[in-house]
Amino acid sequence: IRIRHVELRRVRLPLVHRFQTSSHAKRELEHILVKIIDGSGAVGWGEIASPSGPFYSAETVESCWAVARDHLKPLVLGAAWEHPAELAAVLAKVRGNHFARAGFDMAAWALWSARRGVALAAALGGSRERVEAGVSLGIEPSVDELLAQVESRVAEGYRRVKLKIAPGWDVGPVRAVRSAFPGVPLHVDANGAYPPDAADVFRELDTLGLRMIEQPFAPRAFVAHAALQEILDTPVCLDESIEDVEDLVTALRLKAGRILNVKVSRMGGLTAAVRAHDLAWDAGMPVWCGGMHEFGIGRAANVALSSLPGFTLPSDVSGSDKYYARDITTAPVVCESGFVTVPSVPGLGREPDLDFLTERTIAQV
Ligand code: OSB
Ligand code: MG
Repeated sequence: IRIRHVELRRVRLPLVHRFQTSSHAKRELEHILVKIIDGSGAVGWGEIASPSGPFYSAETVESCWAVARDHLKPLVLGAAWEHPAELAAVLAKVRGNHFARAGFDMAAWALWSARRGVALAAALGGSRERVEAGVSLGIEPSVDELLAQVESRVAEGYRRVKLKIAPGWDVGPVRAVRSAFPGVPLHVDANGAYPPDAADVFRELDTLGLRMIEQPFAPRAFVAHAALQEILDTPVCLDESIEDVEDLVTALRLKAGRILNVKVSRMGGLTAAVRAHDLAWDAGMPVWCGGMHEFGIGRAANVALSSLPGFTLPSDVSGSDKYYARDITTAPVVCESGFVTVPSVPGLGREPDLDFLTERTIAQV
């Protein structure tokens, strides 16, 4: 396969509900869509879902745009490959920049599975027909507003609720949600906001029957995560710490957590995400798919990935309507009774709505 044409578009969409984590808030997102076309005319779409600022990872929309345009696009146009993993190896000449690489790797998988006439999910090794959907709720201005959010998401059928926490917004709000919704599977995500000596907060959270505590400490604090996991019954889940398979090897060796959030963007694409899944599976570590508020293209990739056997916990793959009044795909991702259907048609299973995409495109190369 040789790619003859690469198109990059910066696309903006407003969120229906402001989202605040320990590190940043967002109301509007700007993601980069990647379209590749090969010599036979086959097309693949991918999405670079970086936040605008360097607060989740070091990447930004600007850095992704520059790296995609100046480095990844020429690599993709110069490569000949038979399988997406071969292209991923070429893209890996670029160090780091995982969000940017993920958009191209995703497009390659979409094109390759469409060409072979198989669904992306099956191409990745997935077999589930539907995946369990969880929902991720940001830090709200008040506990009452948080409770109202939880109530409506539980009523919509979501099978697990994740609450963002930060110093000053942790035990109190989580305890309030726990007592108002005693039967709802809950988990918390700190996005690395706590210093390594903050064990007291986590000891208290440990008594609240949470499914997991996600990324309490800074990304590279493997030893601190291992020390915390040793004193908690609640599983520690790693997100920001695991940028590649080597990080997962480190985490497993150090016992730095018991659960893995596999995030396509953070790992640099579907190729690496599947490898992380496979390694976790061999180690008996349950995984779930994290999200970055993806538009319909990236969301479709997350759904396909979540159909792999190791994804035994609900993923952050909510319906498009949780994020956007109108998504950029002709059909939005929908969550019904807490499940999202895995498409069985060849390829990604979602097409961009080109008129709406064009309306929302602010730059293109
Ligand atoms: O840690 O998973 C995270 C959003 C922005 C930055 C980091 C994270 C998140 C989410 C969103 O939790 C999950 C989703 O896409 O629904
Ligand atoms: Mg997280």
